[in-house]
Amino acid sequence: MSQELKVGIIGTGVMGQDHARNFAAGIRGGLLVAVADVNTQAAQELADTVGAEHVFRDGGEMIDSGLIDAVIIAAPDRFHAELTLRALEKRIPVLCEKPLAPTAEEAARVVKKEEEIGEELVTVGFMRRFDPGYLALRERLETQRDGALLMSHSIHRNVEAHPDGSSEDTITNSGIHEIDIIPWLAESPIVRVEWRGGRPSSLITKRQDPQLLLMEDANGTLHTVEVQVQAQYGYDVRCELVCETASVELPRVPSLVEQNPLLISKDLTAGNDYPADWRPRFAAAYRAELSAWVSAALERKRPAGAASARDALQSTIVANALVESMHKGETIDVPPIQEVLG
Ligand code: ISE
Repeated sequence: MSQELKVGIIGTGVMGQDHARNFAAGIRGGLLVAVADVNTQAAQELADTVGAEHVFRDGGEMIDSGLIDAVIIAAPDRFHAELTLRALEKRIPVLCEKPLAPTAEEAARVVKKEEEIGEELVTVGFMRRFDPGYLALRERLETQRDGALLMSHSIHRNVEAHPDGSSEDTITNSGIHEIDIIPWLAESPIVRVEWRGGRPSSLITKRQDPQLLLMEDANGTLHTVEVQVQAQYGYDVRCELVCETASVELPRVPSLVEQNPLLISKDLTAGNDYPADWRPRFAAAYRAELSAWVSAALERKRPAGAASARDALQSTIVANALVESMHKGETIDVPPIQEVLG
């Protein structure tokens, strides 16, 4: 591998564009050389904007082309596992957007393939693990100065739902962030889950919105997660850890503090600005994730602290259990990862 990592991006949607722009702004050790999308016009436009040399219609062909040292997969979720397996065939490092796959079966195939190869080639883009806010929460818990973690409450609201999304996608595409980050914070796997719908918003008919995910970890700690995809007012991610002697929570919009440090109370309202989606909220996390991935991929490693294929399989297993709870209306015990891997 050359000293500069030649990267290709598959997918020119929101995340493909975001990663490409981050490269264009400068990621030490990495160079974006190719873009792939079935919509070749979109691929060409993005490549022109960020100065990438090659354009492909087919992401698999780009992986096989020999022109790239590593690949970022930002195609729709249902293609993630297949493309990751293709990159593993070529033995090139992958940064796959979350989820690794919507189903545990597909994610398990990736874990097995990577373990068969015996190299840390897969990183899954759970970028919250690089967010200064979530890192501070974890560090605070590690100090144990607030006593044991008793409960956590998370809120994850999007302005507008993806038009093709289903109720199940709310879990596997949006709630998956909390499904990953909560056991990472609590340092304890999720063992039992329950899904509730409740009164649906009249603003969205295609999926149940909002949804309440209740997760119990191996210590018996309960974690509530409200996920809403059509919240209208702003992109809002919150997390509160209820410990024995303190409540510790994320500031409302930490990454906007520089732009908008004031919480203004005026005209009978109090408030701050909200971003319209996750890019400004997690901009620092995405850049840190990309930089860490490029440096680690040059060494054919996964960055310290990033989600592995196994971590991503674990979150998909929990997501699938929540979908099962949605379908059956019951509490579901989460199967152990070994059982799924067979
Ligand atoms: C999107 O794919 C993301 O990953 C965002 O972080 C999340 O907030 C959103 O709900 C997802 O659709």
